[in-house]
Amino acid sequence: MREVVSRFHRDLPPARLWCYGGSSPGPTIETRSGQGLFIDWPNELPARHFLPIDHSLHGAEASVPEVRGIVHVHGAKAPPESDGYPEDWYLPGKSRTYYYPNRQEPAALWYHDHTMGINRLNIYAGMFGLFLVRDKVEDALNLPSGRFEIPLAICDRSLRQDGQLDYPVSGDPAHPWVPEAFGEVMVVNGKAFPFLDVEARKYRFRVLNAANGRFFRLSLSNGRSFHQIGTDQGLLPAPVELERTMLAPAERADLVVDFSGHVGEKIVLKNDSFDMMQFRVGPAQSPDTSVLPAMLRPVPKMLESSATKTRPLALIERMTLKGESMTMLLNNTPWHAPVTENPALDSTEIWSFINTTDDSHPIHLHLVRFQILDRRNFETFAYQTTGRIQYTGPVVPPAPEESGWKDTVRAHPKMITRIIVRFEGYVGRYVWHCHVLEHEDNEMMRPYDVIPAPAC
Ligand SMILES: [Cu+2]
Repeated sequence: MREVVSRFHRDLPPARLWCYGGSSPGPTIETRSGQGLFIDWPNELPARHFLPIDHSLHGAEASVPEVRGIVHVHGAKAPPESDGYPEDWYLPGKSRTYYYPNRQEPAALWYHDHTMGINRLNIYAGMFGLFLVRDKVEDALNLPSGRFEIPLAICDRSLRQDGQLDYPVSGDPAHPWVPEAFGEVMVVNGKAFPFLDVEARKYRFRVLNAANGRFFRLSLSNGRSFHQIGTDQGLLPAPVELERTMLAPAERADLVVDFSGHVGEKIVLKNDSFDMMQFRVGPAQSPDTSVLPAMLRPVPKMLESSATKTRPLALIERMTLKGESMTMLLNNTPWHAPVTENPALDSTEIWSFINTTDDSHPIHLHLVRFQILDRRNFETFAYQTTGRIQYTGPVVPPAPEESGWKDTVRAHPKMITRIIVRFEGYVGRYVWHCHVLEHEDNEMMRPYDVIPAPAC
């Protein structure tokens, strides 16, 4: 973890960034399924933070050192002592050696800061990178690879005239926290509105939404379709042909885009009406021998009957008398309250996110992968006043492109979103949280415990 300077654009002055290694995004870590690795994560950040800390937030009090770091590999099935618990932060001059067993299927994971109370600032400063897991089964599919497989870490940032990062504040110096931070500059792999020279052939793009709060709805400017072949935790059973795909913060999409037949064209990757980046299509230098297979990898459907427990978990927003957002809560419970979610190792549970708020919240559980069961509209006023659930719409199954293994799910406003999850791997303390980083830093995060399986 260190400070660097880097230009978002050739026409802008260098900006101060915090990152892993020497760039933001940090180096893409390539791993093989079943091959564990150790990573040292020395904190070499400077003594002062350069973004506005809110000392009224839990865990970021004025008594706590302002520069702290702790890394979490998002989507990793890692033991608790290597998972990056938010309160386990350490100071400049210190380091941690973490162990990642990688006993999990191939997927595009990502590493990022997870420090209590300042996570949104550290990630906004640039502290994230990709962490790819591969295996023989995936290799055998002959997907586009090598220089035809490209990670795209997308986010939005606000930049000042001098090219420096600007993080929004509320206007109240005692409580600078804002409920959402959106930027007007679209940034892909650390560059504002970049272009990429591509050949007229198939490419595989490992897309990560690394934004603090922006949801991206990606499409191509020529209206052509592409194929989504994977989601957060790996390959889908079969490619899904799409004209657009949605990514909430922390979600990933594995896309195959075919540029053949488009030599000479400039195709823009769009987020609705915003431009993200441009592909400049040139002739293929060699025949495209890669394949878009009809079938990718089986995703056995988890049955509701395998769950031994259903946890109703309300997502709540608390407002001031003036109607401004104060905080958002999971299960109406702040971070420091005792653990309430304590699944047994190797048990299967259904978690039912009852979203009473007007926002979509991307909910992430550490350690595990899960499947989305369904979403359904409900009467929020009746729920908030009586606790009773009255459905007001039909059961909505997950879209085909989210019907694989997930680690982050969009809990839509005024809907109940249900996931099914098996708690495999390790006993110990983890966290689950909203991945809108402003929400996460202001109480929308809870510890949970995987407890030993009961003796038979
Ligand atoms: Cu949220």
